[in-house]
Amino acid sequence: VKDFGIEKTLKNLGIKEENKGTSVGGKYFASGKTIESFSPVDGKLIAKIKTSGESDYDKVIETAQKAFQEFRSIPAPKRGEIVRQLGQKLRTYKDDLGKLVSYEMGKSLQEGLGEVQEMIDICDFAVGVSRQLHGYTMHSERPGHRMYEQYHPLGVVGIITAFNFPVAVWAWNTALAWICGNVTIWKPSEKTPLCAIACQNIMSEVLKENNLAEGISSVLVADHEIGQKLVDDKRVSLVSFTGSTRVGRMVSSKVAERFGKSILELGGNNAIIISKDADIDMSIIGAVFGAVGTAGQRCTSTRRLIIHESVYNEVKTRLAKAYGQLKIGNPLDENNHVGPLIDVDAVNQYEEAIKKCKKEGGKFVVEGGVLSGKEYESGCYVKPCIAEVKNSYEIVQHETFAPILYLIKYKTLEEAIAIQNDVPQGLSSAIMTQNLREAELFLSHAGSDCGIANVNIGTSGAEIGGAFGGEKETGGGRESGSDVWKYYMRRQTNTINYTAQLPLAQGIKFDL
Ligand code: UN1
Repeated sequence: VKDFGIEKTLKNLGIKEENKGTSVGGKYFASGKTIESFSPVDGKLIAKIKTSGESDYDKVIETAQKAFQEFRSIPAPKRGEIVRQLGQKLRTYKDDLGKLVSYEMGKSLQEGLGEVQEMIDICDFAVGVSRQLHGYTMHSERPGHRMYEQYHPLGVVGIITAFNFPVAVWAWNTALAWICGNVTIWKPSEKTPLCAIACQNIMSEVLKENNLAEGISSVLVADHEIGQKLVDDKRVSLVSFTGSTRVGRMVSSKVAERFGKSILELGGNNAIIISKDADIDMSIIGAVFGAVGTAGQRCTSTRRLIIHESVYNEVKTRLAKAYGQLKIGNPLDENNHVGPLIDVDAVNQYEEAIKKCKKEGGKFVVEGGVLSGKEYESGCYVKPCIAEVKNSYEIVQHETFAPILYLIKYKTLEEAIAIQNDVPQGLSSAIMTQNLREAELFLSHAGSDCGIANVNIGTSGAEIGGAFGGEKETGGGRESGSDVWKYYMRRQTNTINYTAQLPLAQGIKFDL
């Protein structure tokens, strides 16, 4: 069996046989239990990790708070310089980190490298933004007065991420949080702790090289109880949470209860409308990549195809043919298109969803199934499948993190848009059409209700420059580009009187 140089990669990234999971800068806190990280690629134990316990938690927060006192007074462009250096380091480590993502999480090497590229891109973006934390100036209604608004850092930002983008989502959040003057505490998924440790090792190098406080960047490898503490902790000003709608609902209400801020990036149920005027060749590639990329475990994965009746059969036949050509296997082998699911639990949920779909009346055009035998020993490899369904099926309304693609037929574009919107989630959406009227209607107020709406590209693979996130049960948060930095700062309105009079606003008279 080829090992694809994984041993060397682990060494380069500072991953040992037994690791300490919680690190503040380069200082370790690890009084908790030991967890193990297994690769879904070959089922092998990659390494053990000593996690953080209750007693470590306060020390991590306190170190972060202390670092904040120092970090907030460094000018924003200089904080941008730190992020620039992180981007440079990520360029150096790109091959290794991409490979580790692929091996620990199971996505294809190409997608693992793409994820690291996304980290580099957000660093570059954040460097620019570090000189553009602009506020407005306004004209006061009072003579000799000036008004303006400015943005200040929040403090400690907690980042809770999912297994499916084990490095990029941290970078989206941290790069912006840091240029804004915050310090960050990252609680990664327990399914991909080594990716987090590798990132922290890289960031610790940057902090050391710049003689900066350790607590600017912390990673907290710990169980969900410690995650819960982070959510409930008043000392954590903002919690950025990526994960399921079920957990997101709890995070949202807990943080709101203490008047903290949250950014929620929850489930999607993304559809591509394939119109009668679509370029079918492009539509097939977009749909297949959207549905099977990352083995259907992106929150932007294409789950539904809403296809015009006049091209329905053609699309169905061509999809089945394309699925027949998919190579499923070790994601580090660049000949394969589809890697494993994250773990056996995910495989069970995939099988459960197929069962439910059949029970509700779904007709499978391409059958699914769990793969076994040589190359598939981990038990995490499944066949991407396609079913003809009704949008109203309970299972179709639900996000299953697996490569199951649902086909739905439509007659009019209004009907297609209604179907596309008729799910609880609102993350990403797309239309394939060469007809300007259709494209514009889809993008209009009467069109897609999602945070992301695309024309002639698929639902996944967003660039970092746009605000990323969605509506309804997706949680309403935005991460990454555009003016998202504002979420990481507190806004202050300042009014300055430079006269010897004290006129009151609204012309109110008050004499003593
Ligand atoms: C996610 O699945 O949590 O748009 C993020 C995309 C990627 C990010 C996905 N840039 O598919």
